[in-house]
Amino acid sequence: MERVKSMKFRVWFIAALIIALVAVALVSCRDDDEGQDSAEDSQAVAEALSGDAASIAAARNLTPDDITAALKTYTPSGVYDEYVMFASGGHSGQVFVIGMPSMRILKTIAVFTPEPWQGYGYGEIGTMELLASGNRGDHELTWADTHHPALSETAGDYDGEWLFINDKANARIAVIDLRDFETKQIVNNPIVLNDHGSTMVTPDSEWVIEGGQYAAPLGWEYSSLENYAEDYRGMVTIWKFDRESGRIKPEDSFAMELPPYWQDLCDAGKLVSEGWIFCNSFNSEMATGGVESGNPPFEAGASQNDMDFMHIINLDKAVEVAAGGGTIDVNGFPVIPLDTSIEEGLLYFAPEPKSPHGVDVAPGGEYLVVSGKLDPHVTVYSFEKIQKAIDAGNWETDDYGVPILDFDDVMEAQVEVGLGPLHSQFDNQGYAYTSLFLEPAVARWSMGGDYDELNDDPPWTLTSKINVHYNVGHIATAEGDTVSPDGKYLVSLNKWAIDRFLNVGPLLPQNFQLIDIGQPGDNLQLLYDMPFPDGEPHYAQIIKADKLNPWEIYPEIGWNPHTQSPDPNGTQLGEERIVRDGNEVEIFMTAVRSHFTPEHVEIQQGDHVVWHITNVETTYDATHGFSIPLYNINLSLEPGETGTFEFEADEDGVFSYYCTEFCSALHLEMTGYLLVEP
Ligand code: RUQ
Ligand code: CUA
Repeated sequence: MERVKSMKFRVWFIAALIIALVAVALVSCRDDDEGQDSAEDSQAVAEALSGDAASIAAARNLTPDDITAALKTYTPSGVYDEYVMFASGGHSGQVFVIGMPSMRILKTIAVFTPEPWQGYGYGEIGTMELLASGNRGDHELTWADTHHPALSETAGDYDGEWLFINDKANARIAVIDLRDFETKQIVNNPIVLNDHGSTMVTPDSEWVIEGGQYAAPLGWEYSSLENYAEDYRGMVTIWKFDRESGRIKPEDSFAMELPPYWQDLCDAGKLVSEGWIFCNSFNSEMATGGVESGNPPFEAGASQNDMDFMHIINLDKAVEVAAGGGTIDVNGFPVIPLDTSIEEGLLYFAPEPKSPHGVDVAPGGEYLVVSGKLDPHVTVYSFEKIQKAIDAGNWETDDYGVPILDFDDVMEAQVEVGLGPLHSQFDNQGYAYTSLFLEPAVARWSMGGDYDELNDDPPWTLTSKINVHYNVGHIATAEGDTVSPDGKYLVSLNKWAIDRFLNVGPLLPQNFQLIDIGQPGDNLQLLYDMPFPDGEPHYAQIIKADKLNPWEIYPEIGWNPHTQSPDPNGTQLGEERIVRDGNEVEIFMTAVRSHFTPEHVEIQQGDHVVWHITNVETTYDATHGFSIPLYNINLSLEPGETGTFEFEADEDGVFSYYCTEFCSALHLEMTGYLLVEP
C-alpha cells in the first residue's frame, strides 16, 4: 500500500515539474519588460514547485490535473480577471457579475428586487419609482425569475455599454447601464404575463426581442381552456432600444401574434441572416393538461408530435408593416395580427424534431442550431436554404395558415451529440458546444461550411464530451454568441450540485463549472466549481473585461444616476440648508468623510420631509450609506451621487441617522440626530 502511494507520488512529482516549466513560461510572459526580475521569478517558481508546492500538493492529495486547473484559475491579489460573466440571478431577480477565470463574484446588480446594500428600494425616490414601474397595476411585484441576460452589441459584437435581462415570471424587461452597472428601466409587457425567449438583441441593439412562453389570450382576458385553439395565442414582442437615451421606447415597439404553440428561446440573425429572428417552440400539440380530469398530463400531451416548429420571422419586414399601421391594438399596444403576418410573408415555420429547446445562430449567421430535448441530435438549418424554400413557395400550412417549409429543404445537418441536448454556443476553432441535460455533459462538435477549415475534424461530427455535475442547462462560452467568439472558456450552468459541495441542507446551490476549451483535439479540462447560492440562473454572457469601461466616480458632484445628468437638488459643500414651507420640509445635505451636514435636523410631527443628500467625495470607493431607523430608509451614495427620499414624519421621537458604510476611521462618528417634536 505504502509503495503504491509513493509510486503515485513520484508520478505526480514528475508531472508537477513539467507544470513548473509551464508556470515558468507563464510568469516570464507577465514580466516581459523586466528581464532580470523575470529570470529570478522563474527560478523562484521552479524552486517553490519542487519544494513547498510539492509537499502542499501531496498533503492535499492534489493530482496533476488539479494543479494545472489551479494554475489556470488562480488570480493573485491585485491581478484582474480577463473576462467578466454577467449571469442571471434566477429567482433573486438580480444579475451577478463574475470575474473569469477566477470565478470571483464581483457584484450583484439590483434589478427587479429590492436590495438594501445598494439602497435599491429603501426610500431613495429614483429606485422606488423604478421598482414601482415594474408593478402590474396595484399588484406589487418584489421578485422576478431572471433568465437571459443580453449584452448590447455593435455590428454583432459585444460593445460593453448596456445589458438587458428578462423576468420570465411577469414578462418584464430591464435595462442596465454599464457606465455604473445600475438598472435604469423596467418595462412591462402589455399583452402577456410570462415570457421566455428574452432578452436577445439584434446586431446593433436596435431591437430587444421578447419571445413568449405559455400561451394565453393576449391582453390576459379570461377564456376557458376549451377555447384554447381559438382564443389563446403566443407572441413575440419587438422592443425598440434607443441608445441615445439608453431606454426602451415602448411607443416605438410592437408585438406579433403567434399561434398558441409555446414559443421558447429566440435568437436574432446576424451577418447573412441579419434582419431575421428565430424562435423554437414546443407544444405544437396545443395540449392543455388537466390530468385531474383524465387528460394526458402536460409533459405527455406536449410531447406527442415528432416535429414542433421553428418560427422564422422577417424582422425588417415586420418593422415596416408595424410602421405602416398593420397592427391592431391590444391593451394599448400595437400587435401585428397572425393573418397579416401570413399575408405579408413575415412568418414561416421549419419543422424541428422532438420538443426542442433553444435555437442558436452560428457566428456567421448562416446556420441555426436547434436541440430536440427528446432527440439525441442537434439539427442545423441553413439560412440560405430557408431563403430558397421561401422563394420557391413550396409549403404546407398549419391549422392557422402559417407556411411550414419542408424539413429536408432547409436542414443542413444533424449531429448526434447525446441525451437531452438543450443549448449551443460557439468558439473560434470551428466548434459548437451543446449542453446535454440528461447525461449530464457538454458536447463539442465540429461545424461544416467555412468553419470546417478551422480544425482538422470532419464537419458535423461529435469530437469530444466532458461530464459536468450535474444537469446542465445553459452553457456560455467567451463571447460565444457574437460574430467573433473567443473560445478559451466555457461555463456550464448546472442545475444540480448534489455532492460537489458541503451539505448545506436540502436546498443546494447551483454549480457553475468553468471548463478550458482552448486546447485542441478532445482536450476539454474542468477547471473550477463555483457554487451559486442565489437562485437558479439560466443563461450568462461572457465579455472580454477590457471592453467594459465603467466610471470610477460619477462625472460631477451632484449626479443623478437615474437621469445620468446633474441633479437640480445636488448640494455642494457650504450650500447645505433646511427649508421649511408650512408642513413641507426640504433638507439639502452633504456627506463627506466623516460627517453629514447638517448634523441636527429638527422637525415637527406631521411634517412632510423631502431629503436630498449629495456625496461630495471625488475619491474612488468613498461610498457613504445613510439610514434612519423606523422609517425603513437606507441609501447608498457613491462618490458624486445625489440621492433623494421623502417620508411623512408621523412618529415623534429621536432618531439617530448614520452612515452605513465603514468609510473612514471616524465612520462611527458619521452620524446625526433627527428630532421629531410632537
Ligand atoms: S432556458 S436552462 Cu434559457 Cu434552457 Cu433555462
Ligand atoms: Cu460614511 Cu461611514
